[in-house]
Amino acid sequence: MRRIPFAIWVISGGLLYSALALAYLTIPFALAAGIMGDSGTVLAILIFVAVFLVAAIFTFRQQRWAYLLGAAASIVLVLLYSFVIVTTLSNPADSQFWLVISGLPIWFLVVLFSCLSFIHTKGGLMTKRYLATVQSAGGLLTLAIVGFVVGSVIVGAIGSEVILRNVSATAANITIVPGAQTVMVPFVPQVYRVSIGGTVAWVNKDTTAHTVTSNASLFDSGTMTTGAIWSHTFTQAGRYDYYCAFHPMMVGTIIVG
Ligand SMILES: [Cu+2]
Repeated sequence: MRRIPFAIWVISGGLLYSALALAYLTIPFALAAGIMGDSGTVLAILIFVAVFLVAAIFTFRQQRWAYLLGAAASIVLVLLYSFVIVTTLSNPADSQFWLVISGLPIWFLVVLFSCLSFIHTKGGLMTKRYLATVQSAGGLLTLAIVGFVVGSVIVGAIGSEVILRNVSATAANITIVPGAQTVMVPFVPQVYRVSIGGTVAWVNKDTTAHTVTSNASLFDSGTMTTGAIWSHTFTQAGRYDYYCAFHPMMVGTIIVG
């Protein structure tokens, strides 16, 4: 069997990890909410899973187009979800924190090695030491990044513990419960009554970010990460329906009067 250049192992491994990690996060949700649940996000992520898998397999076979596919998929994924990525990075208790903190450095490595492999295909990857063997600058960079990822995931897990312990002790009128996007009653209580001029506070006890968004565009919390509290004062009698902008099937009601 032909020897596989070191860079190919790194790219294929990184792409395979991306596919498995995304599938692990998405498949349970797809089973619960359906493939079109979450306004198409599930479907979009499953497409990324397929693309990463194809790119991983054909990169391993050293097909030149696969280097481009893997690099492009990594870049598009980050750009498409840059907003979610920033929110998730700021909160170790977020259920997707480990994916983002491990994904970003790995995708950087995939893009770098893919581009270099694409450029040096003609001359042969084995002629470039940093692509051919682990005992090179390329190997050192990979080692450094793997070390960073392992350290970050451990520190993130510790941070998550501390945040969740504090959050569980936080009180508000309405709680966004853990696993909110997959339960029947995500906002507890689902219907909350308050007198005119009263203030209602929401707390997010889930490990996913949510929003409290008025159906009639009367109020909007913006992104609420784990432990976030947001409150709104109701000055007029009436019925106020609201939902989560990220997961539109999450709904609740405030009755004022
Ligand atoms: Cu939500």
